[in-house]
Amino acid sequence: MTRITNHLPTAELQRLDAAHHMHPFSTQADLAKRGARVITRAKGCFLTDSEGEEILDAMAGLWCVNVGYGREELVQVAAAQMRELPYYNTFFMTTHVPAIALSAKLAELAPGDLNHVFYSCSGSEANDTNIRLVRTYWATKGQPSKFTIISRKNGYHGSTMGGGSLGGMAGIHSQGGLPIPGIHHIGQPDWWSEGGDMSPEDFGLMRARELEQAIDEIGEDNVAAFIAEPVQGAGGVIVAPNTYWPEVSRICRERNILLIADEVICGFGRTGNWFGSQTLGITPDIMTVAKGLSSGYQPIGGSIVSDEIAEVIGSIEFNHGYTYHAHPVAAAVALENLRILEEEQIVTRVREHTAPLLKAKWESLADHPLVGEAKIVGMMGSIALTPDKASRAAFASDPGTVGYICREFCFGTNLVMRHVGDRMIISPPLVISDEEIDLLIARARHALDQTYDKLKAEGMLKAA
Ligand code: PXG
Repeated sequence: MTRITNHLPTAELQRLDAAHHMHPFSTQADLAKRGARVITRAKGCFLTDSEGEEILDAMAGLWCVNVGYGREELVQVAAAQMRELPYYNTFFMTTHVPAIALSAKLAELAPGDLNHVFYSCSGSEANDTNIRLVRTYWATKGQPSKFTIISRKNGYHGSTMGGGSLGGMAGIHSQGGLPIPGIHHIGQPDWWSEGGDMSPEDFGLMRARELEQAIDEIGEDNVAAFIAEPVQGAGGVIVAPNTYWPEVSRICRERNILLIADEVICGFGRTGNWFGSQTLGITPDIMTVAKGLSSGYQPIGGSIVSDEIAEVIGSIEFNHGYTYHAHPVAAAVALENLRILEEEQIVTRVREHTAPLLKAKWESLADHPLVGEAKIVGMMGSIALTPDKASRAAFASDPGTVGYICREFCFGTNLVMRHVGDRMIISPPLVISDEEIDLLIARARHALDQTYDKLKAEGMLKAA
């Protein structure tokens, strides 16, 4: 084990961290007792911690490091851009070259007539922008009553006031006065947990038609947009039955509702195409992007909108914008990241080689006694843990208890695999090698075995 020496001892780092750094989505008191794992460097698909342990990062950070860690070209571009123009804005009739080049490139890559980009520093901010964009769009067209945005329970769209409100996470809504007015949540297309005796196809149709029912209840003249992730990521990699998206698309089209595809996770190759919308056959009016846009090397996000929306919004002054909109360093890094994805044919390789290989190996985990379904789209996969495969039963323990146990075993085996409730999820860098996929599966299986043994020993293999 190599000990990294250019920092304070781990215990001291952990003490200072717990004393002064407030962690996101964490119980700080628990963290202080245990000490956070200190990540010191990363290369390819591996992280190194302050004790010199090498950890396979099967989550690509937080679903974002699509080209892998340690890409020198991105470092060089950032340094060069900082020397040339470290900051300027595009408010008040100015612009700069990285903003222009990145916008033109995104217009080229985005499907259909999505040719215009409004920037942000994150997915949450981009979705906040979307709320204002779609409401302002309808108001400018003389239909200000088209205000309500429909989204889904267990969807994730960020954790700002707007993004957290669009999302359908009960834990987020329970703090700080969310959701804001004018957001309506419908059911998610999670057949495994909620489909009961229905076939996946019938269940998919039923959940899509909840959108139509909601539009009827609220009134077509009062609904601005529907927002959804092509594949729900943070909700547990929930892949809708194949009847779902065609029906949702029909409803949005026929009922004059804008469709926002939140591509923050699905974008930039994650599903085997540039955008998840292409994989799922969705034609959105707006796409939210972030994460893989820069492979996480710089904070940057945006809303990519259609010609029609850009034209309507372009006819008024849109009173909205962030200091770091199209930040030149972030934009330059994003552009270089897109060049890497394109020139190294990473998206094509995912579609034709890596994703099919990962799918075969991931689905082989379904023979494990703890695993119900194994689902995967491109490079995002989940397995549902269950005490009884046939009935798709949940565990008798509180939801998430078993997932947490499995996550802890993963941690111990130097694999970053997340849990969402009692589902285990992966989203590795798109550049993961065949050998690294084997390692991922071997470590995942080992963690599942350890989880099974523990549940058995403690009498926890019981259905709810
Ligand atoms: N939309 C989607 C679909 C996301 O997945 C956001 C918006 C918000 O992006 P920002 O950049 O504001 O975080 C996200 C973010 C997790 C996890 O644990 C997922 C996200 C963020 C943090 C943690 O799965 N997704």
